[in-house]
Amino acid sequence: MPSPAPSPAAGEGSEPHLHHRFESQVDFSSDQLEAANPVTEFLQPAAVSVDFDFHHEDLRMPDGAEFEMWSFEDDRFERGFPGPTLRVQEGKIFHATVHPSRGPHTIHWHGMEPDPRNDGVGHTSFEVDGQYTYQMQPEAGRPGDPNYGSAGTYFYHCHVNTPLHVQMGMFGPLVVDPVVHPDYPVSPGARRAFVDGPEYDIETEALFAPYSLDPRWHEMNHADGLSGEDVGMNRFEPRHFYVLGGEIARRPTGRERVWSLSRLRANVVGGAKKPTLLRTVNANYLPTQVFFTDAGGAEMPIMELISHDGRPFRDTSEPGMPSPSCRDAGYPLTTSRLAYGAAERFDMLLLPEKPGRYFMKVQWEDWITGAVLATRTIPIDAA
Ligand SMILES: [Cu+2]
Repeated sequence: MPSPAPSPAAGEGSEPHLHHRFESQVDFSSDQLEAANPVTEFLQPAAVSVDFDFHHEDLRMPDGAEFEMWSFEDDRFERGFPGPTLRVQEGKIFHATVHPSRGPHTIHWHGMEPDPRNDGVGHTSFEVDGQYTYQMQPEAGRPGDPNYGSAGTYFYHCHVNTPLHVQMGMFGPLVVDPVVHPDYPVSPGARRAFVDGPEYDIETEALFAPYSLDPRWHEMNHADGLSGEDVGMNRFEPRHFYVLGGEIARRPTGRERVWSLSRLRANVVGGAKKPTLLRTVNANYLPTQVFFTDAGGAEMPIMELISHDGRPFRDTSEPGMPSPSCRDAGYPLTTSRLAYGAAERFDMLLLPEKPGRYFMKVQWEDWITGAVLATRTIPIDAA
């Protein structure tokens, strides 16, 4: 392995990393600061900028229980949970400036692929102990091409002592909207899920994030477990189970709000409105299943999966040929259930054929025995 180029001697006052030539990714990763507030390299004007603080707060959860939560805040979602909803567009430069307090934190943009300095993983770059501006430009999609594009649902989270800091609440949703391609125009009141993806109704677009909480973990400290001491983080024993989220356009702002889902609306197939898009982020450490049922509780395939982890489901069966979405290829992925795990994201259309009441049941399972630990049932009103 090549040895790193020599750094300027201490005291020279220059920023050693700016002029350091890295021979490999390993070289780069092994030669980063542990905690710092460097300047952002190659900073460009941004289309969207956010300014994040970190907060520590006792929050009242949807079941009335109170826990110390740590999360991100901006001037819209002060001291709330989860962190602010972020929305960016493909091809546009995005900045997020963070000001950690009470110890270093980072923001990792899970599923996005910025360069390592802007990816917020301390082991391959640095932990932020002052201020840093993360910069990225989500890649623009091309119709029928599985190799381009980043539109979809993501989440961001702190990557310092990750199991603890994420459990404490240091995460939030990130939505990347597609570029508008001339062959795929957009109707008023609608957006596309990806560049050549289906249109959906902006008003009823919703997001949900299953989350479970172990009260014992919420008594721990910033660096617990990092030095090899046994603090009991090998056991995650949740006692509280929440479905976070709601309609994205109507997320309540203001102080100390926990965003939690109590009902969903869905547009009926064939009506005047485009279908409802439901996004999910699994913010939970347990295997999770989601079932869609009719009013009587019988499973109903009213849901069509269109993307997973920010990648549309496409028909790539013909090498060298365009890859339409599975829906456009004639086999929509319509189902009544979804099984997924920590950090997974899916985008789905809700496609009830008749107006009326349906349900979405979220089920948490023990990761060894598979036993059902909890369920939460959310009504869906189709009109
Ligand atoms: Cu953190």
